[in-house]
Amino acid sequence: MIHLEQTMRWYGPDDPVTLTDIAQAGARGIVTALHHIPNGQVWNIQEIQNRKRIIEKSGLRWSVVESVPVHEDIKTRTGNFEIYIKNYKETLRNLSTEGVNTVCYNFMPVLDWTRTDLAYELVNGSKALRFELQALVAFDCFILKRPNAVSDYPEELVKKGKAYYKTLTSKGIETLTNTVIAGLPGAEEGYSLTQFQHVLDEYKNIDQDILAKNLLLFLKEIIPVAEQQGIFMAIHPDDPPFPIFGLPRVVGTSSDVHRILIQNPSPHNGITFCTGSFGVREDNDLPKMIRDFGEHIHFVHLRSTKRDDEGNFYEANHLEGDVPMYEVMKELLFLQQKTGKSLPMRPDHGHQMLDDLHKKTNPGYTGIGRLKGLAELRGLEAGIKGALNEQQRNNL
Ligand code: DNO
Repeated sequence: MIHLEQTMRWYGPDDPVTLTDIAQAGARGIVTALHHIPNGQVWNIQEIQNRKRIIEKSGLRWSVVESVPVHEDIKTRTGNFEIYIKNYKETLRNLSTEGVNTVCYNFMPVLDWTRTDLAYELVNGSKALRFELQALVAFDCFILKRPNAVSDYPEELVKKGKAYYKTLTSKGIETLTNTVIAGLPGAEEGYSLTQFQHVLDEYKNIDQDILAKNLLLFLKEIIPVAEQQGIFMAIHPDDPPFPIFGLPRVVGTSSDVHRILIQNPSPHNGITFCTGSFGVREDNDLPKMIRDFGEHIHFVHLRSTKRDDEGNFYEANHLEGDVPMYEVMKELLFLQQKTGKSLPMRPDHGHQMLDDLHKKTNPGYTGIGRLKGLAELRGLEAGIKGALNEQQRNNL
């Protein structure tokens, strides 16, 4: 039976978690990006080669790019979007020349992933990332004071947001603001309050349908290049998978993915199957999604979230929370058997625990927390494989 390719994300030479740490955690593949190159610019061959060389010196392989960021102008189809699309194609060609052929990206307007608390303390003293709706409402309505924000939420929630806001000290306001808009790792863009409102305004006339169309038009240009170059494009779902700040969201549900794949059915048009993001929605049936999207899954993020009834969630242990990880793993193994292709998988996020608690690491991207996640997932995979092999033998 084919193994998942175990990978970990590495933020480059400045990442406090080193390539050696990652190798010792047992991963063989690296997921990284050239974060120092501004959004929209071409990644030239030299830069790609340099990064590749560093990775390979540690006995690892550059398995996936996460992400080649999509410039805001492409999402809004304004300004210099044509140039940025041309540059994007050029970057894909250069990556392919260097043999890096799985590319993760997202189409979330303005913000990449969003949380309201980066140090949510669990009972055992480790820390997790959390999204709390009332904190987001507090930020939106009472710190940012986005025009008409209040009308986007039920009255009761606005009341809760206000109460929450009132408990915040000025330091608390600053922390919440930075958590939401200063840019989480990999987000590439960070904003001040004024800049943030300004970029939100750029979406005034862009609704779900327009954003979905802009994604379609982007793919229409990019996928033929990916096909020629042997690149597998893997769109990452919206995180969280529902609209925030009045912005449209088009990659949060199973039907969103269906739409994207039907519009452009090329096998090179695929997804990053992120169980943590999709799993926040109860209506996303994760094992079924793996069966349905099959060969369009090019990259896997395994992580679990625990939601409550009020739209909040935190990141649970990898094998706990709401994600049925056993079923997910089983479907992934079946999928690989069917396609004959090993899928790159990374343990997504990890708790801040043990020595991580005394270190400054990228939120969610601790060394030990992710090592724990990877070890658990690897064990789950081995256990399922063993059981399936035994079943096959018994059936002979
Ligand atoms: C967060 C990540 C995202 C992801 C991008 C993909 O931890 O999953 O930042 O890398 O959305 O483009």
